[in-house]
Amino acid sequence: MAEFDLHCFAESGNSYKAALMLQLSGADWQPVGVEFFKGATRSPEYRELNIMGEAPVLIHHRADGDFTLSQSGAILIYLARHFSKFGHKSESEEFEILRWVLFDNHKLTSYTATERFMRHFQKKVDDPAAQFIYARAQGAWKVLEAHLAGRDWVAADRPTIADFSLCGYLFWPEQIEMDQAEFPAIAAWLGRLRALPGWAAPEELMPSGM
Ligand SMILES: N[C@@H](CCC(=O)N[C@@H](CS)C(=O)NCC(=O)O)C(=O)O
Repeated sequence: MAEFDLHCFAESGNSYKAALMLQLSGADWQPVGVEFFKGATRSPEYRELNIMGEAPVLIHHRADGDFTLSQSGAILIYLARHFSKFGHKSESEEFEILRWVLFDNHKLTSYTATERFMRHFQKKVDDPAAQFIYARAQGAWKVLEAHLAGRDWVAADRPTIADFSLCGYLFWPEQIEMDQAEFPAIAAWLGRLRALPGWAAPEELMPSGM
């Protein structure tokens, strides 16, 4: 048995945030596939695992029993503490990281994941709601672009869990309809993430949820 199980699926950028952290930390972990597109997260069994009905869910098999956690931001903070990697080194870094993880969850990932789901997977390109959400996603990308101009990493002078949170959906520029020519600082930052030792794409780390 691996030390960590991650309930996840390859199309899930939220799952990818946790999978990437496990991968880059050299964790002993295994993905447990969630058949999301067949409705798995709505099943009573899944709601037993996570009442929120979402992936990812991390299970840490510890000497004192299994510890189960959902919410990619909470998982990232837990893993950074466990491995003493990709976390803060000062109080100001701690809150800078938290600030960007919260911004990611509220503004960047939530709109990006939803516009991708509606426009790419459901093909609702002309849907006014999808267009509104796409515009909101682009607004969040502009914030990240402005922040990354002139700096290598989001919250410190090295990669942290804030970077892993924000990048969750951004390695799919075609699917989210991001023209990276308009976001050169984001494109360069994604290149730096790709160059980290052990980096792997979502599809290499997790099974498809189709
Ligand atoms: N804020 C959550 C979002 C998780 C989330 O929305 N996961 C998606 C898959 S990427 C999901 O399971 N959605 C099911 C639903 O919303 O019903 C996190 O960061 O973990």
